[in-house]
Amino acid sequence: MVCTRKTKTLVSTCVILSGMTNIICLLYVGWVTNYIASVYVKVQEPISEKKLEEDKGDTLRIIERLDHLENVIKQHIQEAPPKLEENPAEAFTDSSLFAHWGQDLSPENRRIALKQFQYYGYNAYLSDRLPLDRPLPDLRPNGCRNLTFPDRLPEVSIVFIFVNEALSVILRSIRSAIDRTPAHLLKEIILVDDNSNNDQNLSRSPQECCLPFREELKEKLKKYIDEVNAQKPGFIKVVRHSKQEGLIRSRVSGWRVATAPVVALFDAHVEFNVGWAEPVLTRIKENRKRVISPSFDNIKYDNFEIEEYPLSAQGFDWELWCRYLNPPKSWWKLENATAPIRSPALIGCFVVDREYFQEIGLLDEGMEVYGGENVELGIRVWQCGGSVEVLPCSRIAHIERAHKPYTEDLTAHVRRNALRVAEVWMDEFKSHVYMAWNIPQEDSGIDIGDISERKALRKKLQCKTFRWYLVSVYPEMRMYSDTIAYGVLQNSLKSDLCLDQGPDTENIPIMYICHGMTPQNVYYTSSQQLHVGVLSPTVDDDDNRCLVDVNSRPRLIECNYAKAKRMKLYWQFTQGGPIQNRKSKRCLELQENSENEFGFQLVLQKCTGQRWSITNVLKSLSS
Ligand SMILES: [Mn+2]
Repeated sequence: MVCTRKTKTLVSTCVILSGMTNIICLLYVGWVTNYIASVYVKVQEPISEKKLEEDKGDTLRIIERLDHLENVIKQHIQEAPPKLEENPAEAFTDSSLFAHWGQDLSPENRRIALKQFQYYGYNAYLSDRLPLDRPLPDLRPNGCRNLTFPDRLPEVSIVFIFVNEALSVILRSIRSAIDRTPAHLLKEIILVDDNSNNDQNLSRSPQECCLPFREELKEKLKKYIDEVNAQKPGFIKVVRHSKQEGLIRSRVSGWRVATAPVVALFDAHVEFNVGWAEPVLTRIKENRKRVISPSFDNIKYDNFEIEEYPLSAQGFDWELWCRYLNPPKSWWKLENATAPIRSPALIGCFVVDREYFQEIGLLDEGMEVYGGENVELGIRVWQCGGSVEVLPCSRIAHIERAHKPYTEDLTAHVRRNALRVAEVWMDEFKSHVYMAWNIPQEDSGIDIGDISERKALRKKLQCKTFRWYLVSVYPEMRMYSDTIAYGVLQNSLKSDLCLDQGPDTENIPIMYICHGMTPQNVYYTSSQQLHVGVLSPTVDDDDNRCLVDVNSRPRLIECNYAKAKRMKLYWQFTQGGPIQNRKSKRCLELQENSENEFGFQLVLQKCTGQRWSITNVLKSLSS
């Protein structure tokens, strides 16, 4: 459960491509880094400058968050799960684990700490040496401490799901839940072990570090549970999957054995902060159709320090990766930092009325492994008459791992799950999900499984349309309904090259070996604009880039800026035909150039009849 889409895409893409096209990966890495830098710090452009003036606070927050994201990306690049045969000794000193921690360790202990880090994605070595009941800074905003709550609140069952988690991290999750939830409100704790240490995971774990793992998680955990249950019979329950089901079905497994009227579904690498439960239970008691997320802070995976995160709503982009959002304007207007924040979706951990969760259809158990279920739940709850909110006064610290214990190719699972959401819930906007993933809407070749039950559920609950949801709940989401073609753009002269946004710093599009990743996404609109690169998901970002004829050279300029400045950004294009600027009449063409890496460069010139084609045509674009 991490809300950093770029990171995940990046890692999985690089894993898929490893060995084959490292250059592309590097280009992509460069692109991601540049993308972040250019989007959020492009103060040199007039539009952005004005925006900065208007909205300094928000922008600073975004930059801070992006600084963090950038670090995460750098660390991911270094810390992608190692294969057994590799695992070079050099990683030893290079590892991000030691950037802020562990300088004083002996070489032998550094080696052990590194192996555990590579296995778990966080510093289990350090975790084992921290107290289970360590204090946390109280990060609740002003006003939270003065709130009063009803005397009688519903009890809660807390579910922790895990796979290959360090014992001390699980125990600290449990301990913080017990210590910081009023005893009369915490009915039970449920642990769901999603078949930790199965063969698949063993194959990529350095064995010497983690063979005791099975023993640890089974025997020592059992001992701890027995001790607790001796005091309070049946207080901790354990569910073990005999095969790995993924986090989606794990959460549902936990829900099934819960008996309290409210169920809290969490990862097992969290620490609950003081007073987290009362605000949540109060809101659910008032209205059982509210699904609630606490506010998240970060536990740094290297030194386990707590990092305060700004208050956020939880949304998603058109690939359905989750992302943190600025709280809506209506919330800022209240000038009350304790007020609930309306949220379009959830990042994955949430608290819900146990029976209501069943009434609205739990999670989509037809989804696999990871991703999308949190977005689906948010959309479904809203469209079917409930609501989702984040509470500033309820805070949970959560470890954002350096890498995930689940399968390496997360992207394929997220994409499949996203298409299920699109097909069941998004009506005509499902096209946006296909466009974002850059796959055809018909015959995509991706088996999304049976969705008839989910469609029946939508009908039974008489849910509203996705358009209603976008307008009423997620107005920050950008619509791209004017797109009439999308995909990669290829020239018949050299069809293994694709139009590519090129090095971001220069705004100069290039021709590059086709890899089909986001730098090569092209969107052609009914108003004849050609967008190049990933489309911004929300109105908070102003970074869509359009192909423009600038003094007879092809350039990429922010679309609204180009439009406002009346630049030459409109292109006539039909499938298999030329791409011709409406104003200058020049054509986008390839020109041989031996100095260029691939032998061709992009030019604007008098049309010579070169032909272009784009992968997917939606409507009214025929040759
Ligand atoms: Mn997590």
